[in-house]
Amino acid sequence: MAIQRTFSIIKPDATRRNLTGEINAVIEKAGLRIVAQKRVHMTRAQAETFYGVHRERPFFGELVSQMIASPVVVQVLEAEDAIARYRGVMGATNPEKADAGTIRKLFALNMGENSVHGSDSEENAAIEIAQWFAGNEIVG
Ligand code: 3AN
Repeated sequence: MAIQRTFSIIKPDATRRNLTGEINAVIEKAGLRIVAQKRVHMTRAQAETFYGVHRERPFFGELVSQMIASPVVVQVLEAEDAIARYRGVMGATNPEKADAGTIRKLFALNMGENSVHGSDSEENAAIEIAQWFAGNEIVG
């Protein structure tokens, strides 16, 4: 597997509880390198664009409201097989079903407020990274 990049968000439920450092420690221990990172407060328009694929889902309005309620930390993570590796580190969407030691098992509150986002494909990783970072902000 080649070196890959994935896009990550430390979500409002986590930044509000001051968990950025603890989550970054789990990320780094899993062998993922944080090659770009910034704290932003998403606008409604940015959150709706970001979660556009979920626009028709019943939880869309709540998801957008949660994403803009407090600042987030957006990141680019780099590793061999980074997309699958980070999905593994995050754990299942529902924290009750997440494996021990995963970020969501450790920190998530519920299905919506589940502490982190990670890209689910190479195509989406490229789109998501481009929404938040200029090329010269990513330093591998
Ligand atoms: P994941 O983040 O695990 O890839 P997705 O892409 O299915 O999960 O969903 C995106 C986000 O939408 C989740 N991280 C979660 O915050 C929210 N979400 C997904 N399913 C539900 C649900 N049934 N109820 C409330 N929020 C949900």
